[in-house]
Amino acid sequence: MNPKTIITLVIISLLLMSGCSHPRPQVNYLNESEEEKKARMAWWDDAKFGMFIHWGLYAVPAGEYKGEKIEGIGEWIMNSLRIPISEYEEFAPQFNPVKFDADEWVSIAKQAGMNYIIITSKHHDGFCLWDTEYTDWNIMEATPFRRDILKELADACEKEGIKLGFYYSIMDWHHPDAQAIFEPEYNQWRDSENVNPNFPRYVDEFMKPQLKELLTGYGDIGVLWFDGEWIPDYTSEMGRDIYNYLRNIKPDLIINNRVDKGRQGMEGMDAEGDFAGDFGTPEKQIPATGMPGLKWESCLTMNDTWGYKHFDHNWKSSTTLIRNLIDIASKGGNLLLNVGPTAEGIIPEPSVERLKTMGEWLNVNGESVYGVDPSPVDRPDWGRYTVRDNRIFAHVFDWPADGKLSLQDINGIDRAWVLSDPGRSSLTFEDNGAGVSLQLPANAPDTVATVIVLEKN
Ligand code: FHN
Repeated sequence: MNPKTIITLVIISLLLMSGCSHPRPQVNYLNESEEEKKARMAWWDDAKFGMFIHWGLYAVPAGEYKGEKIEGIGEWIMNSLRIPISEYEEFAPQFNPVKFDADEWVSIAKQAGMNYIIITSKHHDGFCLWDTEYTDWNIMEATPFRRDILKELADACEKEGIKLGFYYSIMDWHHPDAQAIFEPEYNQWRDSENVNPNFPRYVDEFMKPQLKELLTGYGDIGVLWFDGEWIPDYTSEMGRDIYNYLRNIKPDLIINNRVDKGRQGMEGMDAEGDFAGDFGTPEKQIPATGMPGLKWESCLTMNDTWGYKHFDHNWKSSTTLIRNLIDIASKGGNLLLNVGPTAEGIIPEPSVERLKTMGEWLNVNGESVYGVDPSPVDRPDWGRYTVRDNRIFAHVFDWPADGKLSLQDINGIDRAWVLSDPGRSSLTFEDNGAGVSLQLPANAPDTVATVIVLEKN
């Protein structure tokens, strides 16, 4: 071999070894087709019901600090009471949730009929529930607990076939390159003139590598759920870049719309425009109607707070929660229902009870919720509709006193029965072309929601 060939071969081998010869082309996922998006989001569309977990150091004060009880939500206590960072840091040595059992949490979600879990990896206080390399403000280094909560949850989810996703707050009251410079008036982000000049460094050298850790060290992560995107430091350009950055790491990842700046308040849907993000995020509310063509997930609390507050006993009933789930499914959305565990690692008993009741209802009636399409007609006064293949499901909330249920704009039905009836006894009905009149049993088999199956041949 002549020396020139040898030198060429050496250069080629070095390039191959360094991986420089084939840099992976970066895909622009913002140009994805509707079909591609549909396929990527199929599991999420079918899942319909997930568990939101807000857990962090704010569970230690649990809504009360130095004798003062906050009025607002528990996880905002640092901001609500203007707690200086050094004082807030004192909650970390007190955070030792020895009763935390990831298998138990996943089993509570599973028995409730939930198909996925989204947990706060880092909320606005910046505290990280995982073993991150990029700050000591984390569960391993700042607390006596020293267990990677996200890892344990990821393992438990994998065992049970539950999808896992991570909530990640862009706003960060602890990081010096983010909102910590406004301490203890973290709220100064409200003033759009007030930005941290180092915020771009926070995005590039902190957020991005942390997100990569979350996507590469915790198994098959289904969703990244951003929040705190409203701060003026964060731009749409940053959001679009992060969206692409994450999908280039994990192409099938699903990302909420709070990765960009399109969200319009708590209604949660994007303004007109070209924003990154796969689904809208109505917060503490359910849209009045379905929104054909748009994907969304309502996140709801069971009481009034997200993070644990020891004196918030304003629990919604399980009937309300089950009907919320049906209402959401009938409008084409998902429900992400929150629990706020205690500082010991316990999901509060009132939440567990409600989830159990929801699971019992879904065990019988799940076919009318999972994988369904939204209602084909306007919502009836007595309840809701969902659809799957050749079946329409009528969810009856208000049982008619005379047993006659009027189904307007529904026709072409060949059979009807109560979904919970294993014998499928046929119900009699009349179809006049403009609607169906259905004769129901005298008493509601389920006063929360009885599902009637209306089948077409
Ligand atoms: O400020 C947060 C709040 O603490 C909570 O995490 C909810 C959940 O959607 N989101 C925020 C406000 O939009």
